[in-house]
Amino acid sequence: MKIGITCYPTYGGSGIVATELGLELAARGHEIHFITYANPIRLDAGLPRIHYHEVEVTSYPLFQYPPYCLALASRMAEVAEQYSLDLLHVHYAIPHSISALLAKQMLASRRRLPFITTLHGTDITLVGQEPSYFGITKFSMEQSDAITTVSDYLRQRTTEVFGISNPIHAIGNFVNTQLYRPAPRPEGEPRMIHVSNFRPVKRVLDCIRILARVRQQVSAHLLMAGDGPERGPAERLARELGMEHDVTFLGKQDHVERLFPRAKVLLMPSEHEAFGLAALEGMACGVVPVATQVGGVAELITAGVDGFLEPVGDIESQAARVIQLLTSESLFNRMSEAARTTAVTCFDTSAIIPRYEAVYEQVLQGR
Ligand code: GMT
Repeated sequence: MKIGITCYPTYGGSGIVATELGLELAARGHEIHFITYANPIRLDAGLPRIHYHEVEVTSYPLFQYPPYCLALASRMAEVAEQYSLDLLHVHYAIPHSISALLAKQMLASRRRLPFITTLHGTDITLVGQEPSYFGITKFSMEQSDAITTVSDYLRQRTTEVFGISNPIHAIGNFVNTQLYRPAPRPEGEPRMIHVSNFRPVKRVLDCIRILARVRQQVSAHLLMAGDGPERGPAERLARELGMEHDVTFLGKQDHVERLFPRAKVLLMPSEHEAFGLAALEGMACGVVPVATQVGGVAELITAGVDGFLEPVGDIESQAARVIQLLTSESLFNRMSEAARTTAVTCFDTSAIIPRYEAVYEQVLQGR
């Protein structure tokens, strides 16, 4: 198949899933065309069957807001026609599914161009519910030829909040478990890791507070990978608590598969999480997640078996789980193995990618 993929190309789970999906589909023989405003992260140039088409947004003094949505629609239609794309697959509803709908309509007199919308989380749980976006988000979903969500939780929320009757396919995030795998951990202080885009929804400051509580009982170091609005406040809090040497802020990282295996525990204290891709990637590397009981996370983590789920903002209980893992080698080994097993058996690319291919087939057959 010839597939056009659009996503936010910067750091964030939806862009990562879209990019990795494109790479995996290309490896399976499909021709993939990324249509985005910048080269997607984790996309190395020069791979077979992978093409990248930049969306250029021309400005004009009259435009207070350059119309990205329209520039994207035009580029989608142009690429679809030039490369005879079979379908478009857009990640994150706003505004990508509206652009896809426009592109479809632009070509309607000449050819069919179905589009699939994958909902990732805040496009439904936060942004899509803003009054200024609600109606158009609902409309774009109703017009999609297929909708997928990254968890069953998000599927239910979408139906409840938007009241749409279109069938929705819940397809979890995936990980390449050949690439993301355990490796010998370096000697010295045990490490915890947090990986995110440092937005308020991730409750990054909780990681610092958890570290402070853990260090009252056991020595530990925290690796903070990523960047975003909460990085400054997190660095400040670490300094205020006298822990600037106990936390390393690594900034944006392209190869987290090399970082995860250095840590024993992953902290994911999020306020919301439709799935929790960072936890899955960590689990594939044998890192045990201590996460919050929110959204679709329980579809990934079985509490007490391959990770822990605690209440949002409960620093004491999250720190207690970390302390348990860092003080009992047998508990850590058992849960680390279980985490890897979950990633391999339930969320490996080989299990998940065919589910997207099946949706594409259905859409192409006009079902
Ligand atoms: O925050 C978002 O909704 C956007 C998205 C992103 O780009 O970071 O994150 C979501 O998509 C990931 C990939 O499908 C999921 O694993 C994350 O759980 C989800 N984030 C949230 O729901 C907060």
